[in-house]
Parts: sequence; C-alpha cells; structure tokens
Amino acid sequence: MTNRQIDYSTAEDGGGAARDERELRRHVDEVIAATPVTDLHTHLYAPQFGELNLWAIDELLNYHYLIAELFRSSTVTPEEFWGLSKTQQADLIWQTLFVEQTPLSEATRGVIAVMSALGLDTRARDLREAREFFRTQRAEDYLERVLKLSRVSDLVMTNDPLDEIETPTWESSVEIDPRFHASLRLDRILNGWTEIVPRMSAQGYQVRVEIDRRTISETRRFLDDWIVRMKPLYLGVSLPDDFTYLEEAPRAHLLRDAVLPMCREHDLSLALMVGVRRRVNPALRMAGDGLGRADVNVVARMCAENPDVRFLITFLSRENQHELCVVARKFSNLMPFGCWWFLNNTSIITEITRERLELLGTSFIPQHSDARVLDQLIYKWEHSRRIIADALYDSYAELLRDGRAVTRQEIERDATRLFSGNFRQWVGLVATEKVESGVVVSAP
Ligand code: RAT
Ligand code: ZN
Repeated sequence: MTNRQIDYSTAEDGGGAARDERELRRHVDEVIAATPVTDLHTHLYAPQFGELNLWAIDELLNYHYLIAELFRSSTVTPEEFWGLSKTQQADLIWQTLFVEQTPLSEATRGVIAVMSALGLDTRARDLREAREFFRTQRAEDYLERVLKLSRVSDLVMTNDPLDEIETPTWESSVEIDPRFHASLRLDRILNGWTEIVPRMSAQGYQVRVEIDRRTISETRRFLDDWIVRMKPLYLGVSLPDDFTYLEEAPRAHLLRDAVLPMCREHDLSLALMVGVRRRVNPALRMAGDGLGRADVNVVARMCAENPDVRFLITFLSRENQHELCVVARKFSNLMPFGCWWFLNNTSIITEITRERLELLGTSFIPQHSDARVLDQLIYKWEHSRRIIADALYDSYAELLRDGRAVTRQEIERDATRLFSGNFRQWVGLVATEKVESGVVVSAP
C-alpha cells in the first residue's frame, strides 16, 4: 500500500532467562526515553520562515490553552486582555496561574516542565530570570537544544498556501531545514470557501463562489502547483463535528472532486481532524474554540469509497475514540493518530493509548505534539513518553503473565513503529535510525 517498506524484523529471538517485572520496566523506560520521534502535526516552522518561529517564555505563556485558563481565574475581560502588550499578557498569566495558583493543569505543568528542563526557577515570583535566559540564547543553538531535549528528529509543519506571511518563503528559492517537513493545510479552502475565492483569484486561479466545473479544475491546478512547491507529506484539514461527506455544500464537493483526486494523483495521504467547533466564544479568539462529538461513520464511508486513498484520522471528542479504533479495524487505509488538543491530557492519553493498544496492537500513531511554540516540544513529548511507557509496560506485563516475555529488541521495534515508523511508512518517508540497543531482555 505504501511506497516504501521499513524492515522491522528483529535479529534475535529473545532467548534467555525470564527476568522480573522491574527489569522489564527499566527496559521500557530506557527505550521509550531514547526513541526518536517524527512529530506528524505541529504548528512550528523551519527557521527559514522567520517571524513565524515562536519561542521563549512570553510565547510559551501566551499559548491559547493558557489564555482560556486565565479567564477562569482572572477578573480581566477578554477586551482588556487583548489590549495589553505580549509582555503584559505573559506577566498576567504567570501571576494568575503560576504565582496565585498551583499550576496543576496540563498546560501549566507544561510550562513548569520546560522551565525545569532549562534550569529556570519554577517558583519565580516574576519572569525576569526567564526573560534574561532567553535573551541570551541564539535561535539556531536553541533549536538544536530543544530538538535534542525532546528527541524529535523530524517534524511536520502546518502550511497554508493562502497565508500571506508564509507564502513568500515557499516562493523563494531558500532551502528549508530538511527536518521540517510540510503538510498542506486545506482549512481555508474547505471551511471558508466564499472568503477565500478572491485570494485564490489573486494568485491567478479562475475560481468562483459557485462550484462549477471550471472552479473544480482550477482548484485542482492550485493544489497541484502548491503540492509541487511545498512537497507536503500529506494534505490536512480540521473539520467540524457535523461534517458530512455527501452533502452538496462547497466543502464536500471540493473534497470529492478536487482534493481526493489530487491525493490519488500525487499518492498523498489525507489527514482529517474532526470535531472542532470554531469560535464557540469569539471574544476569546483562538482560545474560544470548542468541540463536539462527530459521526465516525462519515469517515468510515470515505475510507470505503476511496480504498486507494490513505487517511490519517484523529477525532477531538473523547466519545469518538473507541469508535475510531473499531473503524480502523475495518479499513487498512485508515491510520488513527494522536490525542488531539483537548485530549492531550494525561488521563485521556492514558485511556486512548491503552484502548488503541488493545484494539489495534501497534498499528496506530499514538501522539503528535501540536506544538505552536518551539519549547513546547520539550514538555509535550516528555509527558506523552511517560504515559506511553506506562501503557506499553502494562501491556508487556500482561503478555508476560499470559506466557510470553518480550525482548528488548521487540520493545525497540514497537517504540520505533509508534514514534516514527508507522507514520513514515504511511507517507513514504525513509526509515529513521534505529534506537541503540545491544541488550536482550526477558524471555521464559
Ligand atoms: O491545538 C491547537 O493548537 C489548536 O488551536 C488547533 O491548531 C488544532 O490543533 C488545529 O490544527 O486545528
Ligand atoms: Zn493543530
């Protein structure tokens, strides 16, 4: 099904005496900590995109996950908040969520984990020390440091062919850091067709609000040109919970007649991120998005009707997760991925990862970071690694009780599949390096 196959065979059969569960635990922890990640969905940009690169304490604190939490605890109104400078906003968030309260939420713990990894005072009364630290960092060195700390070898950006800040870089001949891969995001086209028609026209494509044959062929030409320019690993879109594939609205029409044919033509996967309700509270801007339970059967139908297209699928509602696993068992052209956005919390990643292991073995992609600020890679992957290690350890321990011990090489093979191999194989990227091994673990 995919272009390149990765060799996962293990050299050893794992012979040797069974060891205890403590040893198993040690091996799982070591392997999970060392396995490089290919992060398939982020909002980070390669250095070549200049001002789009976000990093350092003020950006970390101005994360929209934290802004939403601020309004639960502060008397400041959204209007007042948006009138402040970025520095003032960060100060307010630090004071409210970190000084006056214990930072217990996932997003606040994340900031603490980043500060701790960088050796900053996590109990500081203000941000002076943190700001001074970041002021002295060189962006290029800091990028290397973060990638090393998070063990992220490659990551996928979210690239919008209609974004005025982003497109000049694509149109230039600059060479983009090869660790940063592109994904072509279709949100504006599929979710805001009417508003985007003038922009596409300005780029020279003869499209109209009413979807006629010419509009379809021009949209295909637009996508074709941008696919050639960006070389994306996949096309992607976020969709509302009430999304249906058969309706006659522009979205479904464009999907069926422009997007899916382009996926076929370029042998590209389509990532569907389903379940977002944008701007439930518009005053909060980006922090004002919510979610709804979607109909997984819509995706099942797309997989059934397009067996020659590979789909990367994630749902935003916790209630859709079990159904997604079941649909994945039916369609081998569906790859479930990540614990998206409001699901990227310890308790829910725990539940979803275990559910997926039980229903799908290792044939899924457990996590992506969704990082918007470079530094977030540190905590998002630290948290996810911890939880995935727990889930894997418990599965291996159960397997041991059932009569089969695992070898260290098997643990490495599984971790490599989960953290990079499944995705790379799905999108036809060559294999990343294997984890350093050497040791054979327990086997009865
Ligand atoms: O998780 C987020 O940061 C959201 O704002 C969205 O970006 C979401 O992940 C998306 O890609 O639409
Ligand atoms: Zn995202």
